[in-house]
Amino acid sequence: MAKDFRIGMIGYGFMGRAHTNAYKRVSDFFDLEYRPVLKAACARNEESVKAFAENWGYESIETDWKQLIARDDIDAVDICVPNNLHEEIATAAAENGKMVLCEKPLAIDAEQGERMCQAIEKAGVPNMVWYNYRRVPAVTLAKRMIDDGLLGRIFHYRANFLQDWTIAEDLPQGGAALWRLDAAAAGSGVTGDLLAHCIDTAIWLNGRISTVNAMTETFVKERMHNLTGKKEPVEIDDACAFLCRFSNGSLGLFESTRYARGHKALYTFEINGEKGSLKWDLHDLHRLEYFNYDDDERVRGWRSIHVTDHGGDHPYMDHWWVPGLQIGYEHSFVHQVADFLEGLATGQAASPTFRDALETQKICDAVLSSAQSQSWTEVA
Ligand code: SOE
Repeated sequence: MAKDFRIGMIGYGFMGRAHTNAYKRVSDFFDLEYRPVLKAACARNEESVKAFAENWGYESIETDWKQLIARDDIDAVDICVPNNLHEEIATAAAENGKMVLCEKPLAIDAEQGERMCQAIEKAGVPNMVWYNYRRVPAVTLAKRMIDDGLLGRIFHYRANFLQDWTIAEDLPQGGAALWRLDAAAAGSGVTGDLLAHCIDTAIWLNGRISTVNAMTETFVKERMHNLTGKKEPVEIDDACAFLCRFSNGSLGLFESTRYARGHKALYTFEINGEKGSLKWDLHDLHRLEYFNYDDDERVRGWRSIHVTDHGGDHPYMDHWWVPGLQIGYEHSFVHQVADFLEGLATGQAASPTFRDALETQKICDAVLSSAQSQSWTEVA
């Protein structure tokens, strides 16, 4: 009989739903020592949180997160609220002995992130940050191939995360739905929201980033603020591009924007090594493109690996349908929960922990600071 893993969910937006869906499905597909139990959902608006709890199957609700983290029938707190609230909740939850799963980015900046790491490490509670794209089977396969030396020495890493949803000048900022455009709530714009994903994957696949040189732009300078009812300056970065150097000697090139008309969530990366190259595209997430220089010259070319095979060849896929049938975005969250619960059973923490995610935060800080100073900046 599996042991209960009793969850207190804070927030019920897009990520609250993505994580809840993962908790609900994981035990059906993975044989684990722990089984998630949706104990309580928490948010300030009673009516909305009640509707969320009823719809998704939470046993109870709270309207004050302090009440939630004080409950002794909760083992883990999942933080799905705007970035500026992460620190206070994570720290208090850890001090109360709760495990903490926090939505990305870890914090507003690295200084805050460092305090969070110290609090969580002092409390000694298991913790994780939701950088879900690591658990897309094709991305995990890329990691295994690189670690096994299939690409040899790496020369280049490039990544993009392109969207187009903030082009309209009359789109307001702030409030429950649009806090990502409000610097006070989000900390930054595309750097913390989108490039953070690209950076997390990049350092996982290709190691430390040592220096960066960035530029940012805010195309719409003022937007109506949902909380003040007035036009306020827009203080987030709408777009950001940066060059970087990795500690292994390879060069990096990253770009993100919410002004790439026609692109909704185009996350792509490409890695070029001495022996071969890999590329991946979120819009076709079950495929990994691979070029192997060792192939017979007559057939040498890019091959498209449909990452759906069983027998352990393709990560996570043994748990799903039959070979050849693909999975999607939501499954990356299911895999992350599975790995977290597996880590609880084995004592091997699932990555990225708070400490791992702090590294991404430091790179985001260096990117923003470089854009301001218009110069190469060392990652702290
Ligand atoms: C923003 O639109 C967003 O939802 C991010 O917040 C997510 O982290 C990213 O995965 C998709 O885009």
